[in-house]
Amino acid sequence: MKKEFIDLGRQPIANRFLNEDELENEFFYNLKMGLDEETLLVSQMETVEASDMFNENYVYHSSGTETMRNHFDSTAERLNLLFSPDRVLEIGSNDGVFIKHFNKDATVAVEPCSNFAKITNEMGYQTYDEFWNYDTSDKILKEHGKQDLIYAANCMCHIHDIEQAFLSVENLLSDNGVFVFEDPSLMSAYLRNSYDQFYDEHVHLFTVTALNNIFKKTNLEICGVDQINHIHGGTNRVFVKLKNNSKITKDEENINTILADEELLDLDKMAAYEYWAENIQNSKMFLHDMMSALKNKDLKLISYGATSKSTTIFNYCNIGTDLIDYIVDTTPAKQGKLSPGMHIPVVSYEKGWTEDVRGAFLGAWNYSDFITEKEKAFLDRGGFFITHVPEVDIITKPTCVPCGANKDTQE
Ligand code: DWN
Repeated sequence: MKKEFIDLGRQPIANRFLNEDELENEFFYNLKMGLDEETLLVSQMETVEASDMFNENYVYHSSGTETMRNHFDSTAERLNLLFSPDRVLEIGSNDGVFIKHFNKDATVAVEPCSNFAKITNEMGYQTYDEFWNYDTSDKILKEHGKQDLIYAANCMCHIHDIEQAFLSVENLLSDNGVFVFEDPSLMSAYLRNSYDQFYDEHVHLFTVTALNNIFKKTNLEICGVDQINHIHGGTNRVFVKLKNNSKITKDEENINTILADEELLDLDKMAAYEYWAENIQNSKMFLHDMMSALKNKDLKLISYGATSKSTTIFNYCNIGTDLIDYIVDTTPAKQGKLSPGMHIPVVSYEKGWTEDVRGAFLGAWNYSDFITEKEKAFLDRGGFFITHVPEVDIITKPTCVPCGANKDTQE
């Protein structure tokens, strides 16, 4: 049975940026998260139809930032080195930023957003414009045979029936093959209080504990996990093999260390999630109060990055155009539109990043190192960033005593 621990209120589709004439019929649902007492999986209590989120109008480009382009370049290189796969399948291939590193004749992709499936088909990679399920897996099996590397980034946590999604992988994985998937880590979200990882697309947020329990219902098993702190605010890259595949060694120590960390934090108990819910409610209050206080000083506040995550924050914390003038974002498909639910205008970086901006909420807080480095001039002229991760705070120009300045007194 699934037990609710947090209600994040009425929420829109996180990536559906709107034109004025679409506001009236905007779709909303109730975003509530719960813990399954049997598998210990954290999932939504009420879900949105997959086709309402992932369709020909999907706007998020995996290749949209330098950080993610570099991440997929290095991931492809590492997986090629480790496994030298003959046949490769990517589930949720988006704009092809990962599969472009593999041989076109030996690689296929699955992508339900047809605008992106069209791009990768045109690049020469056969792309099935479909959702990932057993029928799709069977079709690929008949047309291309078993696959040696099956890869999915930020996709498995989007799939409602996760057990069926894993069984569909099992159906298609070659005897010595490996399934590698990356998704936001629940442990990282818990430690950073980044509750904005909860939105419609993230039907589940995985602990390794929960994944382990779900894989017990299949012939698959986890053989290793990379914890990647700098990607999407904390990502787990999970390596999975068939149980009887003896070619790939299971890294028991690595897996047991993560399981022990999750147990130490009580992520297998409802009490930890109830404690998290209190932190979330406090964070909401602090953020709204702080932004109101700053706005009362007549400062121009904007938001940096029109992210899915900021859709949760703005709608849950009731932050609208009374507090934020607009959002700057580099994605052309989001520009000129209004943000989901709160209807804050999204403008290009060139148009919106002007000298009169005093404060910028870090909607894209997962790139905060990159952004604060890039926007040194903004900080130098007295600008500041507002963040809620790991706690509500403002980020100003770093001040430090130059090395050696206190030399005399130290000696
Ligand atoms: O799973 C998903 C993850 C991986 O990506 C999807 N469900 C949707 C998406 O989530 P997100 O929208 O929260 O992802 P990002 O990568 O945090 O989005 C960053 C946004 O900020 C992009 O729209 C680009 C923009 N941006 C910008 O305008 N200037 C980003 C940077 C770094 C910048 O300098």
